Amino acid sequence: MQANRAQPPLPGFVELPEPEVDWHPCWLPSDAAAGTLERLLSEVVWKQDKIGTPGGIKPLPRLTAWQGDPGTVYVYSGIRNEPQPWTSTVLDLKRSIEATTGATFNSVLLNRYRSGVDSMGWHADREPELGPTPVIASLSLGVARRFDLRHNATGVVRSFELTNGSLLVMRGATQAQWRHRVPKAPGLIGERINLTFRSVSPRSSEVREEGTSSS
Ligand SMILES: O=C(O)CCC(=O)C(=O)O
Repeated sequence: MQANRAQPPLPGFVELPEPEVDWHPCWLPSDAAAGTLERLLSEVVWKQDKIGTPGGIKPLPRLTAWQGDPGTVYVYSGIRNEPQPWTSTVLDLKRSIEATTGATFNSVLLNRYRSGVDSMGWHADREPELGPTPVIASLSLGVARRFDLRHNATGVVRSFELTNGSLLVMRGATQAQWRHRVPKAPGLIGERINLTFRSVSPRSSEVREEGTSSS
């Protein structure tokens, strides 16, 4: 009997890069995710930051909050975030996501997209104290939005529909080799909250290269 042999690649075949991600489309059941969204809307202290752009100082197209252990200061696009204490809902989510991922987190960035007008531009989370291969766990609640990952060297784009209750875990060289964004979704109505759990060194700052046009 002949052994099964892998076929050699066809001439001209180029293997496309893939990001190192774990994808849990139904990490939270939809009714639990909806309840969690409602709690976060009232429990979290949301702020409207401003950012310098070539056209002047403009509000970020989303609301944000930063929670974490004492000392986990986070700076991006000139915005300094002092950690707010963990709220009970966010702390419960952190513990459950740690159990799912096997990673530990000391902070979380919350982004609140009030409608399809809100967005996040291309950037990578490349904070040096995270090390070269950080684990970043991204939980989405509410209206589904598209999330694009673009490979730096090839321009290959991989897109995910980040649905209510889904968990996307970015690992390995994903931050070093890829950028990501949440593009505007014209006409889309409804709120979405995204939480990205991270581990940052106390008093470190994050280097983020977010495009100013769609940030
Ligand atoms: O809202 C999202 O899904 C993306 C959030 C994000 O890119 C970030 O927090 O760095």
